[in-house]
Amino acid sequence: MKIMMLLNIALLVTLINFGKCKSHSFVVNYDDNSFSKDGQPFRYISGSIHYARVPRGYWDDRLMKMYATGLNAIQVYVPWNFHERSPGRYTFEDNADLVAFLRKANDTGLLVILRPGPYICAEWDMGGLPSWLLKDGVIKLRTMDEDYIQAVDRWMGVLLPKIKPLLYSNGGPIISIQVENEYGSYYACDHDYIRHLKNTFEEALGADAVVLFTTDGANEKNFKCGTLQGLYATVDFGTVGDISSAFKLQRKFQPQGPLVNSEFYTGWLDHWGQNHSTVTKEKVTDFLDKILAMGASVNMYMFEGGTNFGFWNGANTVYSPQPTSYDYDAPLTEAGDPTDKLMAIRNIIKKYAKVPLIPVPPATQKLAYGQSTMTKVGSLYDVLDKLTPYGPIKSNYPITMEAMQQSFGFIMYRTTIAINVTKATLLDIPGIRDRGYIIINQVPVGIVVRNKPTGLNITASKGDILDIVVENQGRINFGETIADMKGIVGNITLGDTILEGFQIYSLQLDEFVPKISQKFELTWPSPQTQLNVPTLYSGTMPALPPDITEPRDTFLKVSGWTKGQAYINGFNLGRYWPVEGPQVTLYVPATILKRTENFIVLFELESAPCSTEGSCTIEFIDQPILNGTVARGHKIL
Ligand code: NDJ
Repeated sequence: MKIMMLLNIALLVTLINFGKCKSHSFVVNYDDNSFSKDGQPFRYISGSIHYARVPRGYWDDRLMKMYATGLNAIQVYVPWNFHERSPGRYTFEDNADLVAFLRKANDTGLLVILRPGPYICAEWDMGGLPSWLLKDGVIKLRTMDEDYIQAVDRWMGVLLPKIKPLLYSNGGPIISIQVENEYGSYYACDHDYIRHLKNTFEEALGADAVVLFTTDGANEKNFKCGTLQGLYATVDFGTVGDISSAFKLQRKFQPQGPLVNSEFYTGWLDHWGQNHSTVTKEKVTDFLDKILAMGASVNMYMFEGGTNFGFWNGANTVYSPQPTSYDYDAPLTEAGDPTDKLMAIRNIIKKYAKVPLIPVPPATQKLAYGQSTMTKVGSLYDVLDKLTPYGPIKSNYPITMEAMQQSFGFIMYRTTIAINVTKATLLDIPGIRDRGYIIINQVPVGIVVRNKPTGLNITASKGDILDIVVENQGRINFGETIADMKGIVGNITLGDTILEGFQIYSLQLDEFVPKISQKFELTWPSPQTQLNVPTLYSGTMPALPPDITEPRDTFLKVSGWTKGQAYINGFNLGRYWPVEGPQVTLYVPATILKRTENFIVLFELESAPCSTEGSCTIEFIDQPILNGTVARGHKIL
């Protein structure tokens, strides 16, 4: 009897151990060139979605649409600067609630490929690195630079413990984690840095607790710098070039294990002033079919692009900021609407994997709320004290936005002209970062733009007040110049004179807008010239029609306006620049709207259609315009 009991216990222990070593395991199977999940061969069909670019109220909606398409995983960037807004101060609430997002993915039946960087590129401000790293100027980002690594270690010390319980091996959805991002494309090529990150991840998460991998663009140099022994090397490529040669390159650096395209581009990024990028569904499905036929795992970048709300967009070089919309011509639109491209992708996936029997949820309902009349809140000068509650900083020479411990938005540099300038003399600001409005005695005289002529011929009298309002249009997120300081870097000259004696105003727009009260009067006519002092306008959205009880997504059309920042109910919707294009409308998610009154504020930098009564209007329509006419038209990239 006793022996039987002992045998049963031994059998039970064996079963449990067997079950344990096979349940919740996700590894690379080097023998059969596949992933292995719980002991079974596994291939992921994944799509990229960024929680920071989708309103939290819509996370479930987008994830369910991705699941219904037949994806079994999502790929998620963690933008460091979205969480550590200032050194040592973290936010993980609301739209920054990473853990909630990952749990929702798990609940939806989606695994997670996590990409915590610390650098992520992503057409996101400074590629996700926090701008306060630039406070003291010189720092060698994405290397073993002491200051950089100290900040990285502190951040990873906060982030990785949050991630550990969500690893697949611990019962969560995270099956793999990317170390850095396309590091091979970066000039520094500092293998010690990648090794440091690998060790940091392993120490915090447990050695072999998760598949750690790298991703690099399909060329030899990238792989030489971007890969490291002990990190699974993967490749990224879109619908150009040759799939086999890309995977052959991966094979060269990763002789065994699954073929993986970590970023299969389903569309492409935009820049202000360039035509909207699109990729046909035929190209996407043709390439996807071939990738899946080769047994490769694939992540579609982007599957849901979403929006660069606020000031979060990045830029490329030659300096070209990206617009507010991150639609990316992705299978799910910026507003989360399924497209023909999504349905075509779903049909391809069906050839290789089970697709859930549920239908893809439909587009959310949109509403054309109609026109709103705006009234003037006040010019920059009317509200300057409210925009700079702490007052200006005195500095003999201009200092950067980062040195002012400001990350985003607008900053004003003021000085008094010390000499009479009777004939047109060049005011030059070679370090303008990025767009500067030149104002003398509260009268705008012109605009200087980074990489364009950064000078302007002016006349002035001794004692005149020279103001330069500078917009930070987004930090470069790719290449060697991501240490992209803003405001004015260096000095300003007027003829041969270096200007001195500045007062520098850090304009707290995000903080002030919610405090603007509802009603301000506007006297008519309100003369508008080609270029006006930056001015705040406010209005209220038209009410819901009687037959509609809940707010709906809508699109703010600002035709007739020029360039500025839009807010609804204090939420920073992003930048508008319809005269530059291609984006003409801003996505307004229903999640920020109320059933009752919705309060709009525009910070118009240049010129508003508000010279006569009834002309000062904006409009809410029920579809986006992302491919409007563009000012320049040429492709920079
Ligand atoms: O990893 C990068 C990803 O975050 C790779 N990409 C993507 C473009 O959408 C995105 O930035 C590239 N970025 S190739 C560099 C663009 C240079 C024009």
